[in-house]
Amino acid sequence: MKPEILVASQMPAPTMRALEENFTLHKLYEAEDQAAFLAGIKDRVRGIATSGGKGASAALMDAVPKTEIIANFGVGYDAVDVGAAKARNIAVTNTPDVLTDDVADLALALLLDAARLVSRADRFVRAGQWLKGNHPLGHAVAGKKLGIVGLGRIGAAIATRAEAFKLQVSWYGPRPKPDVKWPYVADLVALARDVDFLCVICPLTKDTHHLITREVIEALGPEGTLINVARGPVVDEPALVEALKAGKLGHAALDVFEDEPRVPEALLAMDNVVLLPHQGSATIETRTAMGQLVVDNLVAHFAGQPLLTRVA
Ligand code: 8YV
Repeated sequence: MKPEILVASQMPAPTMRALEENFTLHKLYEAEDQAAFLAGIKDRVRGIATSGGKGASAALMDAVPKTEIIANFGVGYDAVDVGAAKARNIAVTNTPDVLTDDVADLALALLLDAARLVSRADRFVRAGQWLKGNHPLGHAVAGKKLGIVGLGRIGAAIATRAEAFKLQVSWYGPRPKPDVKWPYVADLVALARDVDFLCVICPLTKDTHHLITREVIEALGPEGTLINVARGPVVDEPALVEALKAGKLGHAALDVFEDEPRVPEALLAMDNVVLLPHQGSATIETRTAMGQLVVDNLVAHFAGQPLLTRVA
């Protein structure tokens, strides 16, 4: 008998195939009446596969109370109520490492786009404007300063890449770390004031919610660029929009938003912002590897083996 799993959101095709081979699946995302669907499988579900977008609330855990494990498709597990899982003795896993390079690449792509106006220039060519004149100039990247908010695995991968582009790197986090070669700045506002680019790549927690305040944004200033490849709510989005409108911030390059997939209307009309639909890990290779890690954690759990990437 295969263990029964609730699949809260659709996963890549190879992941779905591997899940199907190992488990009996109940696809919540296909259910029209989710409450009735959950009631029907209440006592059979022993695991949940979910994603960064859908997560797992305490209510979902209570709807399928025999759950032993929640496997999150994504390194960020802010949408899983880990406290509720712990209280119910449910293990939680995520997908670290396999997406580090792709997210770091995308952070640099956003930085380069904001500085060199890649997306904007693309729109310019498509609109036939090149026939009427030249595109405005961008800014050089080499020799500029990059501040990184959160120097975990992905933050360090961003720093390494940034150095290859001749950027001077410093960083902010809750505490300095031994063996990190890039200078630590304990004051986030001071870091923002000092750098040209500020890249946010910390987890979303109660401590980092709106960590990027109006004050930080204004310290970055009219020549500064804010890059966010972490989670939307780490940035005070209304303050960001206001600062951009008022010319108090130069550029923003955003992969994530406070209320995804809704993007503030005001940003859509601005030429000094780059907007992506949460693409950090969005490659075939990485999404496949993330999915495999979801499957491997679930398989390990039901085989009574140690979990590969347990959180908390
Ligand atoms: C995913 C992510 O897009 O890993 C994360 O934390 O944000 C992304 O890799 C997301 O989890 C998929 O829902």
